[in-house]
Amino acid sequence: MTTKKFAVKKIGVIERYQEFMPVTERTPIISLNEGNTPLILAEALPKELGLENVRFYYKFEGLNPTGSFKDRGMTMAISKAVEEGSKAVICASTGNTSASAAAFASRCGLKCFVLIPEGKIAKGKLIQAYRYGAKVIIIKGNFDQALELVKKIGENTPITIVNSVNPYRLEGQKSGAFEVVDDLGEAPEYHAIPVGNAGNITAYWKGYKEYKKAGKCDLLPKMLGFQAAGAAPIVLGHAVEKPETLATAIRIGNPASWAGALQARDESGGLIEAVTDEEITHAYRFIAEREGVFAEPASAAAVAGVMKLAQRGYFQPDTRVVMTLTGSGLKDPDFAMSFEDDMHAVEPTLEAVRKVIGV
Ligand code: AN7
Repeated sequence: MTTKKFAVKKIGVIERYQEFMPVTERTPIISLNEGNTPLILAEALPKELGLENVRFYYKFEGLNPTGSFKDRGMTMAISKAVEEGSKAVICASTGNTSASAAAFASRCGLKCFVLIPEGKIAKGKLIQAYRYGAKVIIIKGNFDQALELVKKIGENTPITIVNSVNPYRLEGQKSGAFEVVDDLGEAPEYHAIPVGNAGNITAYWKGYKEYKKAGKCDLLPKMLGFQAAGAAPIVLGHAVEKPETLATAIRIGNPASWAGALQARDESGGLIEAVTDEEITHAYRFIAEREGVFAEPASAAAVAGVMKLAQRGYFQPDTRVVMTLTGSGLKDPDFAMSFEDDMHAVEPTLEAVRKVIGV
């Protein structure tokens, strides 16, 4: 019996896209088989928008190992931290970064510290940080304040920062763009994405450009970024001191990759706009109730933005629009259940059940 028969196929984003990643043979690859997420063709959306000559796709990042796109960057950041001999990592987070950092740190025995804003992180994400064994530090403040503290700790201690100010994060995250091109056989004409700390829009744009340079695609998409209206510093052109939105993942008032987002927008001929919490909620319910795709509220900001642009005739016919759905709907059970007021139990009788069904 040979061991080869049992060899596990390596499908994490570092192995898959090695030639585009800052790794050498000496880099220990810490992976949870992240990436390779589905690009799901929208069926209800083009009908709803009356745009049946445009193909819309959901890049569903909720199917990553910790339920968000953060795993793509975290495999890279944690692998480099281990390569460089680090013993501990730290991040500020609106939730998903902390869940991902905690998981990858647990996989390789690194200590992990996460700073999160009190009361403003979805329950699923908080549970993950604790269960993967991170030291959770709850801050009486918001994400921006937590990130400032993390940067200071990173400057003065040997603890490695794994927020997207760590450039390896974006290197890993650009793999999302590679996968879209691999699936479509070309870059889409438009790529819509929610914007919080602005790392992901920066990373996708970098990925598309690198792939084009390597001859993997001929087109580059227009990058369409969407912030929540109450947390829209890039749209307003100034930092927001007290950001507010029900999409807690993107409740960020002073994004670290601000310059990268502007570059993505301007080089691609795209735009960065705001969507209201009402628009986010509508899109969130639409994709779950009409498409069977359950993503978290921040992810729905991309869909809300696309709906808005479509209504003003923005999309050219015979084009493709990809929306990154950044995280799983299961992350935020409280928001998910906030629409249900009729949850009373009925008697376990045929009569009672028939009455509810109406048969
Ligand atoms: C689901 O976890 O910033 O613009 O600390 O979790 O790259 O920041 C999360 C961000 C979109 C915004 N969708 O991405 C964090 C954090 C979801 C997210 C974003 C986040 P960036």
